[in-house]
Amino acid sequence: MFSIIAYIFRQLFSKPLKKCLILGLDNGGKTTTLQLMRSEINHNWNGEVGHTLPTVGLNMARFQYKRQEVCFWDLGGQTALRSLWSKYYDEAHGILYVIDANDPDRLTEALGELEKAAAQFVTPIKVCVFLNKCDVAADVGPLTAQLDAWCAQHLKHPYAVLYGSAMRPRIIRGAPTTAAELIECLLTLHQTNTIKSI
Ligand SMILES: Nc1nc2c(ncn2[C@@H]2O[C@H](COP(=O)(O)OP(=O)(O)O)[C@@H](O)[C@H]2O)c(=O)[nH]1
Ligand SMILES: [Mg+2]
Repeated sequence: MFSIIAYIFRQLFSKPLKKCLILGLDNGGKTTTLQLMRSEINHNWNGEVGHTLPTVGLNMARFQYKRQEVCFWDLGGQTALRSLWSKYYDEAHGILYVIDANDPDRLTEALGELEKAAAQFVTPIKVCVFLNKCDVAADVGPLTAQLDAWCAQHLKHPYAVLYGSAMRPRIIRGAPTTAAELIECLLTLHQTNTIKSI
């Protein structure tokens, strides 16, 4: 009986589910970022962050974050799979766009795909650009600034540029990085032009 009342109460007062996509080129660290979220938010998860296989199809994870249900879809980033991204835009609240800081040769390609995606958004989707693998990349300051300038010029959506490492989050400048900060960013982003390390 109590569980039925609790269920009805939850249905009446819970906030609507927010769906977020994790996009970016293959090998950037999308699945690892989802694993980081699983390990830090969903304490029942007992996998290991950083052990991934190329994503074909999608990985999905649902979290309760500050009384807000959030569902993440991690989509495949290989060239042949990118045309599938647009099928999810209509329902998406936000996009976590993962860029590999250690692969500058593919930066133009990564930004080109983000520009293509943003041109297809019909709703005011929030965009968090996450510069990942900062644990192994050389000085990421200029790259972060470059990304921010690019976003200011090309995105008409609320955006933030974040940098860090999904695999070794706490290594960046000793800051206590949490997946919660990534989620928080997607949920609270209203204004453009925020640069944060996570
Ligand atoms: N050094 C380092 N490697 C990472 C990081 N994030 C992901 N990787 C590695 O990069 C490779 C691709 O990661 P994956 O999450 O599968 O990329 P995806 O194709 O975008 O989903 C894997 O070998 C990961 O272990 C990171 O922050 N730092
Ligand atoms: Mg993947």
